[in-house]
Amino acid sequence: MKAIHSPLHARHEGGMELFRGQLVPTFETPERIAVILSALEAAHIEVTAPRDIPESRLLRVHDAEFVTFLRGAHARWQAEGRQGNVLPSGFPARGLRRDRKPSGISGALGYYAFDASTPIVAGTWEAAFAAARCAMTAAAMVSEGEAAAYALCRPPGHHAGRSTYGGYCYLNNAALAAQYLLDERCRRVSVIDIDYHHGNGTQEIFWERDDVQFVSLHGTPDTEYPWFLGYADERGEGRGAGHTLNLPLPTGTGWDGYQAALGTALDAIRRYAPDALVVSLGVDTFAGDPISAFKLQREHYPRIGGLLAGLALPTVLVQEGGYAVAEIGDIVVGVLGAFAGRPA
Ligand code: Q9C
Ligand code: ZN
Repeated sequence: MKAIHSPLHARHEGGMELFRGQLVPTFETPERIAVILSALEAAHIEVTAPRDIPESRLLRVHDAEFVTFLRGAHARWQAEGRQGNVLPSGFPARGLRRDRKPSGISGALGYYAFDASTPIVAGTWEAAFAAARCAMTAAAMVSEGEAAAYALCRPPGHHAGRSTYGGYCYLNNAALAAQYLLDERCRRVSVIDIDYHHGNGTQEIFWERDDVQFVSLHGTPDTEYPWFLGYADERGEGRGAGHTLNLPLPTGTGWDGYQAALGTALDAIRRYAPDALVVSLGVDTFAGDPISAFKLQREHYPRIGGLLAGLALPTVLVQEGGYAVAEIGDIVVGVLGAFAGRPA
């Protein structure tokens, strides 16, 4: 299996997030990717650059005005004479209008963002576009016959919707990979999201679609981010009815509970019988993760890789979250190595 990586991810750095009442450096850092990269190299997994896939391909998933906004938001903030962090401070909640897009930068940020944990710095757009290209390149390689490919995306993507960003995510890398597979040669694609947090963006993008199945295991939104999506009663609508499956799990879930839910997810994917699989590979399910509350240990990640490989589908694995920086490399390589049939 090849890995796809761009050094442009490092342009997205230095941002602060509002976390439990304080402005702190984001948990989502460039070091995460440096650690994964060295683990890939140590495991002799070949790392290649993304292709120059045109920006127009983003519009298969994202709204054009949203893409224009992301590209220009940092410059607009500066042009309006602002200092400090490009973060929203107000949102169109119940009772407020969401049909008007304010022309000022503060209102525009609140219109497109859904949290204050996702800063836009000078290099955010370049990094996000490069990550999207990594995911679409992995999809292209799998469409061309590779059994699997791993996109080392940063920033992550699964919280980003058609025209919304948040949760450290700007462009939805996994959704772009799934759509790319459909546009090339697949008729049906399953997305399995194993990040600790519900993939609200991916769910929204494919909510009314019958050519993409979305299956997610995550900490219950009753207490866990993103709080407002990811409950078991969300099943899809219209043509998409029954093609979304949410398996929210209690905080403190360890391997036994996790394995059972993963079995349910894999059974649902087998029933859907897709032509290919996209894995939103967050590893913030690890017991040592600083912002999450599952209890998986290192040795469980090769088991996850083996179970995913058991589906025997052409597969694009897309990096999402995972914030235990010291362990993140071994954990990711644990999944990938077992997926590719190598002993852990
Ligand atoms: N008290 C991903 O893993 N902050 N995003 C949560 C919880 C945002 C996570 C605060 C977490 C976003 C891709
Ligand atoms: Zn996460």
